[in-house]
Amino acid sequence: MRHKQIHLLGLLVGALGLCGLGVGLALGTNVAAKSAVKITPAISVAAQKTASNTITVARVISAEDSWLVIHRVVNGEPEQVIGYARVKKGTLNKVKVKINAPAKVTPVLAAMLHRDLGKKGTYEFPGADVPTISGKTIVIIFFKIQDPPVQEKNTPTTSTKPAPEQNSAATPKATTKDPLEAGSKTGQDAPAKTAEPMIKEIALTAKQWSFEPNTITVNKGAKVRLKITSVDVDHGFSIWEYAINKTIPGGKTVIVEFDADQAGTFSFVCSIFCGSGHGGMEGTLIVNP
Ligand SMILES: [Cu+2]
Repeated sequence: MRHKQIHLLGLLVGALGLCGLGVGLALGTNVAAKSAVKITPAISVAAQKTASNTITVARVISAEDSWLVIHRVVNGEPEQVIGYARVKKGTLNKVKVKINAPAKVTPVLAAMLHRDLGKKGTYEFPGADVPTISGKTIVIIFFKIQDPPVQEKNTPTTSTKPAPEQNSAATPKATTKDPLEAGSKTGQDAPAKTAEPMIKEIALTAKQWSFEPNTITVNKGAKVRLKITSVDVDHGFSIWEYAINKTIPGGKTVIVEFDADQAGTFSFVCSIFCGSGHGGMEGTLIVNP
């Protein structure tokens, strides 16, 4: 596998060399990548602790020199950038990203690939260095932080407002409501019920720009099986409190299973940019105590 990647990279470098002028253009590398061999950008990252203020991303595959960007996640949406690292094109393992704003770490973070389009080697986002699009979707992965900072929970309204300019153009929804507030309301102890867990199967349709039904209700303790069908383009399905983030490819059905072990009201959102109405593509999961 590793040898194959290196071989592909060699081909790509060769193609770039032949392109000559094209390399100098902002889009040159992208064009060359398409005409030579197709590298599908991807990120994989495991749940981890961030006590050392470093995120370790298990693997990054990029078709060009890029930025690996860590966003905090609020209401299932990637928001402010809290760290980034430059990644060379190709496959890199165990990429470390220093977190510049440790107090801003949220229980779920997102790792996203951004292009290096402006001044080479200078991180410019908000600005020229926009998120990398592969196919029709942003290259992004959500992951859990096992030791999020406590102060975030106790002081949800700090004087530092979430910087609106940090919001990617591709993620137009910029909710400033802190999900931890909602979380604490819904986190109260539920009266114990000793009903047998049962599988609750619910079919959902994802389309531009809604989920149908957009409210799903289950009982705490249920094993939930969602059958989500996208009837048009690629969508995502994310419930950050349950650390769920699945891609629903256009025209496909994907099964999402989870144990409804936390009572409360949770938002589910589309986590893949799917057009102008993406930011409003959401619904509600109610888990009755
Ligand atoms: Cu979407």
